[in-house]
Amino acid sequence: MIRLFTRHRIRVHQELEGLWDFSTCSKEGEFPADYPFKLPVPGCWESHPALITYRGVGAYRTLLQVPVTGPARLLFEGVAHTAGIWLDGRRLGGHYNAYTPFHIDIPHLEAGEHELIVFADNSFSEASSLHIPNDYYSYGGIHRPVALEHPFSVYFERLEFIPRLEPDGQWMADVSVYLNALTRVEASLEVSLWLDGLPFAQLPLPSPPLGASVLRVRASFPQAQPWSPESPRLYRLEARLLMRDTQDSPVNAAPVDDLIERVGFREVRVQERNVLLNGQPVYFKGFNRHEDDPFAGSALGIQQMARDLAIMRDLGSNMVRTSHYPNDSRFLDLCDELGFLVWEENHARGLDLKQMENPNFERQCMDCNREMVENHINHPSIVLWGILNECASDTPEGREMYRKQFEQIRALDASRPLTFASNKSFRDLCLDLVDVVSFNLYYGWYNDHLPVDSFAELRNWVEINGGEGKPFFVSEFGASGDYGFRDPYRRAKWSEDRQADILESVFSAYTARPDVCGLLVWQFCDIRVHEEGGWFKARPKGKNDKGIVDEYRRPKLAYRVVKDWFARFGEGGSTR
Ligand code: ADA
Repeated sequence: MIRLFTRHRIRVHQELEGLWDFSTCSKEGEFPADYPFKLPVPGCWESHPALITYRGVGAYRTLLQVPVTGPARLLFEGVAHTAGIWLDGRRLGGHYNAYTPFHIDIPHLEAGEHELIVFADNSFSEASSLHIPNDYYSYGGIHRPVALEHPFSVYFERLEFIPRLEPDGQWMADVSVYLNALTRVEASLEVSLWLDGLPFAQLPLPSPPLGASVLRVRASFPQAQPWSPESPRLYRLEARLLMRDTQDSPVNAAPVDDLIERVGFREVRVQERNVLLNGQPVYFKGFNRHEDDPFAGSALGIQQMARDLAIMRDLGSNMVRTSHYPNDSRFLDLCDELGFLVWEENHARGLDLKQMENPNFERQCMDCNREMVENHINHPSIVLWGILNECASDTPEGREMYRKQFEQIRALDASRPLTFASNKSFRDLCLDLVDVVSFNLYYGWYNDHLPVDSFAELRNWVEINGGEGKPFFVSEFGASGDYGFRDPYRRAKWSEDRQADILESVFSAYTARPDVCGLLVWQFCDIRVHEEGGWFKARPKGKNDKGIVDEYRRPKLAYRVVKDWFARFGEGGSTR
């Protein structure tokens, strides 16, 4: 299931979920003589016992049964981490980054059987600036859903819906319709737009130009109900492409393409030290979450995603940060439906200046940013865009890269505040670039400083170094706790007891401050990390075990601590 709602009623759409043939190979384009494995798609090859540590290239093969001759499109929600797409022995294209969707247009495909081979590569090299051995695992494979579509020769590429709350309390929306024309169509075309079954715009499209084009409309929706965590009201936005055989015969207008999105009416705005949702300040309580599961790797199914959200809800949270990459669109669909607020961020973790100077870094980040925003802009749950977690924001060269990327994202979507999570306390040079200041702080774990004093000092420094009067998030805080390791004296680091105590003390320090509007625990669940890059020395059992639940989602002692603090600062009462 590529999304959690129907996207087309007119366009023919086939999901390519199932068992595909699989073989390891030494490079893209080297076609295996045989395929010894059958692996599920979506899935990570590490889920197979023989491939649990395989790093390299793998070839996935399936046979497509194409029902109609004409244009086709292959949609990939995520291939980890570099993809090469081949159809009937010919290369169609490629893509870098496990965590962003991409598609490949095939202008003409004959009906019948075709062989599709997807080379996936999860190896580390200079060519990959963002996937490096890191404090989370870069799995391999087609880890998110794939679909094959058969659109009309003019079709909807995507829809963009930006809701606006007018000063008189009315909802408006700016809707952009992105089209692509593969061939010239002489007939008269028209785009009609519908919200929950009611038409709101008709846009004539007299012979669309070849290639990409865009139509824009601003519409008002006086009856719209807002989307909020308490009442996550969603609407079905539907675009239909109608073709008339003669100029004036509306009766004979035939629908030839369509695209359905799910949208919500909500406004996010920063006002002084607050982030306002539909005009009301929000206190953000939540978790950093990696897409990781001991059996599924990064290819979580919707049951596992929904389970994680249910646990987070039980803990009393209202936000999830997609550390440290764009998440599966289905997870965001669930957040939309369940009323979770999301900080979605681009893909980067802890890169120093030398790593940011990799010649591929800028392009790979810019592609990731564009694909993240274009694909996820309609999710009402996303209230913050983030970039470059813990990168070189303390150097002038690093600052320039942060500046450029914020500029790029603002140009793509001016409707959401921007942030990044810094660990460069007292040295950060980028706080003036953001709408929301965010710091990752590990008081009590990586150092024994008392949070109360050190935090006050940092907070004061932020005010005179670019962050004056801005909302402030503690975007990460936490401590390791090895599930089942108990210390009756509550002293041993790595014990569940010490983890719980550290969280207790930092929660009490942060929640006492009126100038903190977001607290995101590091992290939701224990995750697999790389042995390479020195991680095995700092990560017992090959895991980052700062989870509030372990990798099997079993609660640790800290569960109760987090739940109590989140409940105390829940609806109807906050620290402020
Ligand atoms: C950082 C980083 C996380 C994780 C964490 C930790 O703040 O952003 O990805 O590595 O530290 O566990 O130390």
